[in-house]
Amino acid sequence: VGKDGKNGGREGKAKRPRKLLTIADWQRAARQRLPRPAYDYFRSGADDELTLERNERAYDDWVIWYRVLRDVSAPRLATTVLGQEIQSPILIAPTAYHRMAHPDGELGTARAAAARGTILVASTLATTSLEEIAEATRAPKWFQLYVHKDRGFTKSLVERAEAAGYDAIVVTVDTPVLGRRLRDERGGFGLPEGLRMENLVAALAEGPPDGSTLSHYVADRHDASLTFADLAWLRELSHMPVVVKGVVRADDAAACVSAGVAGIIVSNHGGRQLDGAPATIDAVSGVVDAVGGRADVLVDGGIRRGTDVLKALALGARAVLVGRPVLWGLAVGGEAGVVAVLELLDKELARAMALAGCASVAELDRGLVARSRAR
Ligand code: FNR
Ligand code: LAC
Repeated sequence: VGKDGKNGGREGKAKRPRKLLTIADWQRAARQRLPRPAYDYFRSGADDELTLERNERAYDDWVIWYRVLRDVSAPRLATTVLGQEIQSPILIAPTAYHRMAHPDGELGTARAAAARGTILVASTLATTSLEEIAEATRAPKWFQLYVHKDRGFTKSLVERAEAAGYDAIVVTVDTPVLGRRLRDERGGFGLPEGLRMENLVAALAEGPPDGSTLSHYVADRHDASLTFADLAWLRELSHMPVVVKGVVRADDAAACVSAGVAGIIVSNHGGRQLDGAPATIDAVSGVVDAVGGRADVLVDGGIRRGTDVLKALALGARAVLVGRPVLWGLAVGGEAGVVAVLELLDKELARAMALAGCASVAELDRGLVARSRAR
């Protein structure tokens, strides 16, 4: 995809900003390309979208007390997460329905993650089967799991993921019920004809599931009785490390680590679940302190700039994940669009690190950031 965002071939030369220089540019371009119901589903938060907005705005409350006179001639973004080497600390968060954004779908997203040396977390609700996604690249990939009341089906998903070569299970725990997405409800959102939640087709035997049943699917199938005790059961299902996604409290993080999980993703589902939840960036340091190095802490939600990534890593996150920015890249340019978005964020992070006096992500420490003092 050229800087003008042109990827040729796609009908309809909708007008959009000539150059896609920021994630906000990519979002505007995606908005012009996507059918409105699809755009609304991707961008929506729950209820009044207070947390959706707070996730992004909270980064403005943190300032970077940059260092000078350090050799930053070649900033290095490479790091490890769960012991797996990555060239960038920016992972792709699990999001549903990639084929609704672009025909490349999850195969494009997976290939883009591999091309950028990072990790795709594939959603249970993908529009491509976990096996096909796994075949798309040899790069490390994680599988995001929703625990169903039907524990046998849940077990089969985990076993399929392990057999397909996934490198971790990410169990999402902030969705016992689905958050209320008003735009989707008003518009009667449903998965477009021809798209299905491919991992669930067998389980939802009564005809191909569509997005309009998303809240019904969650209500019917998600296990809202899940507790910390189930983490031991989950760990025994495979040899893959277990990461818990959707935690904001330090005490919950500590309980997860006591249950033997390998990672915690500080997340509020991008503001799509409990409206009124805290911004994730404000939850990171409490979770990091409670975990005390016994597991890797990652964070997602509202990350739109390289400086946001720098702040999250300085506060102790091992890596971050981005959700919507990847969807905007996918919508505008398929696999190439996702590569371009990830490259944009990597370049912004490298520039921010140089300007902050940090030659590697290991040098990003708490001393670099502080809450901005009220004027
Ligand atoms: C999500 N998210 C999500 N999380 C998850 O565990 N399983 C899922 O299937 C989905 N689906 C999904 C769809 C869409 C359209 C969005 C926007 C989000 C949440 C996602 O993993 C992540 O927590 C947030 O997207 C991070 O916030 P940002 O980067 O989108 O602001
Ligand atoms: C969502 C569910 C699918 O956020 O996780 O839409």
